[in-house]
Amino acid sequence: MMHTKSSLLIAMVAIFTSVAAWAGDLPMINGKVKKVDESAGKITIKHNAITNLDMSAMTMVFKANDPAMLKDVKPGDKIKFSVDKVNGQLTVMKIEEKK
Ligand SMILES: [Cu+2]
Repeated sequence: MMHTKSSLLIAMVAIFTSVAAWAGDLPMINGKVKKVDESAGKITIKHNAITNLDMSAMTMVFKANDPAMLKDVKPGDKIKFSVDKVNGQLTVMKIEEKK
């Protein structure tokens, strides 16, 4: 039925839009890359306070949401990144190189 299909499509678009908006709301945190383990999909970052997770500044290991994002960074790089808890694991959602 045409009507059912378009309702489903509208619902799906609404869900994707809200997920995208929510991901975009994560604050970008300043940090410095200490270590990159591309095969394990992990990155060690010396980070400033992470306000959305109530975490103060420290050096720690994060999981990368997409291991491909680790190709562009190396130890010593200054970055801005966002973190969220995904399935109980602290996960880097986005990395931007700081110029
Ligand atoms: Cu931390």
